[in-house]
Amino acid sequence: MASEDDMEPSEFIRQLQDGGLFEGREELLDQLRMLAARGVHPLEALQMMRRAPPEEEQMEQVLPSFDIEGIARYIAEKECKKVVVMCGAGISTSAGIPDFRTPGTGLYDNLQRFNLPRAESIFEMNFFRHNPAAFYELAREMWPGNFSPTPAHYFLRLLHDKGILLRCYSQNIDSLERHAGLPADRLVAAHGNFDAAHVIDTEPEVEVDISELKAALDKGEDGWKRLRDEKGGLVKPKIVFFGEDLPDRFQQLFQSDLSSCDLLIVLGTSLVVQPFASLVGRAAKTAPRLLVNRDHAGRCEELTNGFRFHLEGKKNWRDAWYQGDCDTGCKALAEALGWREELQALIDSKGTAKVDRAPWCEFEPAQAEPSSL
Ligand code: CNA
Repeated sequence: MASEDDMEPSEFIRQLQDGGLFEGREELLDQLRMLAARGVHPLEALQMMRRAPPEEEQMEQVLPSFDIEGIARYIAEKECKKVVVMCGAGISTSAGIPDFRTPGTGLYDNLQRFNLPRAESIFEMNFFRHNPAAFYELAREMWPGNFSPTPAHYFLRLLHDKGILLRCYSQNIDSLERHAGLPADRLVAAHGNFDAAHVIDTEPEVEVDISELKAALDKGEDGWKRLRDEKGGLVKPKIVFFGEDLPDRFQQLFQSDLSSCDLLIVLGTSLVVQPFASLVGRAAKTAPRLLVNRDHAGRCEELTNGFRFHLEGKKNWRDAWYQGDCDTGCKALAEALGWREELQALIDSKGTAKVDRAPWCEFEPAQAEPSSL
């Protein structure tokens, strides 16, 4: 019998799962699978997790209360101007796009038709190289244009129009932030999107106009096979697969953005995909952090310097969790700030309504003009 070190990562994870060790903690298994796809053996990952996360230096309490009202008061009193937002699939579920991990409705529970060895395979390069049909089918279904922004997307736009959004880091590939009118320079599409395409395994990378890929996929298997033969390799939208590097723009901006932000808002993400999730722990130590999500995510036991909203007393000085839907949470925050009507106007007008800048940003030079796709 192979020792644990020699055991195939997938077999090792299967045995952990069969042993019931991770019952109720499926997100940990997901994390192990993802790390395994990146070449980290689950045993090594477990050893890393067992090490206690470094204790964070405790700070003075920065929030008047650890809830939406406390965050709103903080924004107004401190005159926040550098809000960073991190978001994930949860801001788009009300648009009709399933997330990955919600049991039952999430994509990972609904991929049986593709006959995958495991759900994540659909976003793995090696699997795509040999079985592109599954990803292509999914890409056709998720192609932007079929969906509209949600109130949470318009909330991002509201923060921008108010002049207080430094950056939005999105894991989503649906480009709905841009459809809500967020300018390109305010957005980091950390996992890429359908704006561009390339031939895989080419160095230097060969780019392909995304419309060529779309036209090929609309013709089905014949279409993508013809495109592959014509381009000398499979063409893939610039969506980041497991094991691929994040876009240069992410690498260039995240350090200075997170270390200088005055507030971090995290919307609709399970925070299990790295390195994206690590941004939570990189926010300035004195910056409050708000999570708006149905489930708790990214707590300090699971994520280095993660959220501490569940800890008693002085162990939490800056974190709040709104447990609920992104749309409701964003509306509640807009309401607490006195901006509810302007948010509603943006939603009703599909982003054409005029929004006043925050009083403390009135005389700041305007950021880039909002634009729609
Ligand atoms: P995930 O792991 O599926 O987690 C989603 C999280 O959001 C979970 O914690 C849910 O409980 C929560 N959630 C779902 N709906 C709501 C809601 N309406 N309000 C509040 N919370 C909600 O997805 P992540 O984004 O964390 O994972 C990262 C992956 C998902 C990225 O690589 C994306 O590319 C990928 N993804 C993107 C899309 C999209 O572009 N819309 C869709 C599905 C997956």
